[in-house]
Amino acid sequence: MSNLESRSHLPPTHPTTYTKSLRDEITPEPLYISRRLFIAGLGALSATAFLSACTPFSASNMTSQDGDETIPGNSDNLTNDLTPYDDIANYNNFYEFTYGKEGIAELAENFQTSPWTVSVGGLVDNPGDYSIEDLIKKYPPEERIYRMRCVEAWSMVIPWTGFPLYKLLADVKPQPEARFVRFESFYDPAQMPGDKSLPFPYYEGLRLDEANHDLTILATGLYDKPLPRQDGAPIRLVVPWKYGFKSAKSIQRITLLPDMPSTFWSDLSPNEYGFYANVNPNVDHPRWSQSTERRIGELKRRPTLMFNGYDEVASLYEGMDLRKFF
Ligand SMILES: Nc1nc2c(c(=O)[nH]1)N[C@H]1C(S)=C(S)[C@@H](COP(=O)(O)O)O[C@H]1N2
Ligand SMILES: [Mo]
Repeated sequence: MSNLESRSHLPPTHPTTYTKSLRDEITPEPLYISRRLFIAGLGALSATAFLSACTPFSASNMTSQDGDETIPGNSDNLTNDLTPYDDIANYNNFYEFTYGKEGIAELAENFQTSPWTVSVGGLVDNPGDYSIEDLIKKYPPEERIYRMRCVEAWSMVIPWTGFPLYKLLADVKPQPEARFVRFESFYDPAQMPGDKSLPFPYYEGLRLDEANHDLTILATGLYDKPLPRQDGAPIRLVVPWKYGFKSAKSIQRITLLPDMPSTFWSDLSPNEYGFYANVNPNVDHPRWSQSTERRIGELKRRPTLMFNGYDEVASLYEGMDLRKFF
């Protein structure tokens, strides 16, 4: 079994998975050679050099470096340095465009992200439609540097600009019965060439108190630039203590609800993805361990931290069995 398949969000029953794993039985020659060169040249290469050496190859090659083996090297001093802009903007998950992780920038080049309206409604006293310009004016962008941990066991450190979601929620005035928030991404098959059999638009959810936590933001930029399309322009959710798939991109609708909504991934593969999806090194994905991760740009795997290191959220889950409430 290839590492690509063991690390894909897609459930093993998904038809695309079979196609891919068949293809991956054969390691493409250029990759094989580049790996040998790479391992031989380790001492001389910085982690960044390694990553850029990798970019000409396909996403599957990239991911297959994510194996559990710790590659011996000189990058023992794991840091929390910012992930370079080019890596954040060229290694993505955005299934509306493709299953691959690279080249999404090109596929999304003509994705129309302006004008854009976010509709906030459901159990609120003050529903509203907000343009991106309204939101940026009302809620001045703050910089938030967060770790991002994908459920596939890779991670980044991203300097977002955005605003805490609680500010917007306070303005729409949730009613007392509102206990959950549902997020819906934009979807237009004419602009998004990904697999049309997936149940788009992408949808996610948070408990209202999670949504109101100061760490939860709506991001409109990174590295002080407008959000690249492939990262979820013009506005996306960022919930840094949860696996990356909770952070829905290109959000168009926010709805306050009385009951827990289902989510894109928990509907596709309920045994693998839960509603809470808090980063937890002690709860393995059914197909791989979650105890370590590979920071994009580094070689050595690092331990994954409970709540991705954001311990301040622990009180939100007091009394809950975090193994059960995945
Ligand atoms: N609409 C939408 N949002 C999405 C996804 C997606 O496929 N579609 N992928 C999720 C996953 S699995 C991850 S890890 C992050 C990746 O964000 P990035 O590409 O900006 O790093 O976006 C999340 N949000
Ligand atoms: Mo992910």
